[in-house]
Amino acid sequence: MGRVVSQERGVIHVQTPEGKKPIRVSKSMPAFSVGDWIVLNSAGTFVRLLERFSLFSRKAAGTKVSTQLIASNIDTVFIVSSMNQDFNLNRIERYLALANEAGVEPVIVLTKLDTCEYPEQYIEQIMEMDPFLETVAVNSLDPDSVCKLDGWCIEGMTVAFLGSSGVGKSTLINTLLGECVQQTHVIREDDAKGRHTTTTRSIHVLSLGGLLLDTPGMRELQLADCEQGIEETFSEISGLARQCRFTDCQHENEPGCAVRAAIESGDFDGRRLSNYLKLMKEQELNTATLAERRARDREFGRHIHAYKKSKRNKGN
Ligand SMILES: Nc1nc2c(ncn2[C@@H]2O[C@H](COP(=O)(O)OP(=O)(O)OP(=O)(O)O)[C@@H](O)[C@H]2O)c(=O)[nH]1
Ligand SMILES: [Mg+2]
Ligand SMILES: [Zn+2]
Repeated sequence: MGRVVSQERGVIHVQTPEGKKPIRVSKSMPAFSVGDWIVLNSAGTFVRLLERFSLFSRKAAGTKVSTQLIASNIDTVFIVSSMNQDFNLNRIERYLALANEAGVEPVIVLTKLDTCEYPEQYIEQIMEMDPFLETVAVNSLDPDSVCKLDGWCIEGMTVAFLGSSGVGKSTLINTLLGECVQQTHVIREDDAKGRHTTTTRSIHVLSLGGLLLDTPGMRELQLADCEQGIEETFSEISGLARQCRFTDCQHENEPGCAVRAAIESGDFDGRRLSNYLKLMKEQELNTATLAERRARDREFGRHIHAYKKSKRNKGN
């Protein structure tokens, strides 16, 4: 048994009890992802891939690769957001949709507790959005504060991070690792925007024995083929939508719309509905664009094929 800890062109690196082994990937093998568990025989050759219990993937355009595997077998994803003017529920919901689509348990980590005057206001907003979400507020620079995340970082657990630039992912990771392996960047105070500084790709062992999966692909996740993840994130809307008069109700002006009725009676926030509709539209658009591009590429391939064939026939 071993776990894929990094990947490069044509080679995967597999961590086994006997050390790290490179394995050349051949056409007969399945597509691999960082985080995969694989069975090797005593000679160290690939036998089979174990079923993944969670998977982050990215839809990519092109004829050959339609899905790019980013990270697998992650138990928990920390959705990191700072408690300052950068805090944004819509963005958190977008990350939740990605986590739900991947089948990974999300935990909301609110950072910069040390510089925040009223952390309760942020925590309350999350609770109001979804009372069942695990939410933890920390000062990422302080190990005594970050230890609130210990339960998810023990041996046998694999964690990953999602969050926009400057929120403190690398800082948190450094604290959890107990050593400085990631470069953090000084944030520009004025607009709370940081810069992209994370370039490493691999699995790290946390000080408590858990594993941290940190690949650049996690940054590039987009909403495409993500309908289920969105439905799950906005389960109260999907639940109500089943009671709408029309099965294809857009919850705009249709008569007998249960979703609008609930908003009007103050049962839930109109912001939720507009973000739900926005994310749905975005994922549909992305999915369609990719499908179109793939079709175009296939069409182009057919032209090339026909051209080559005609050349060959002429040559005869
Ligand atoms: N005071 C305080 N500063 C923090 C905290 N978390 C992060 N910072 C600071 O915020 C800045 C950005 O943190 P990073 O850890 O580099 O952010 P990141 O999420 O890794 O950003 P990218 O790599 O660009 O995606 C750094 O200057 C950190 O020291 C916190 O909890 N409290
Ligand atoms: Mg970083
Ligand atoms: Zn409706």
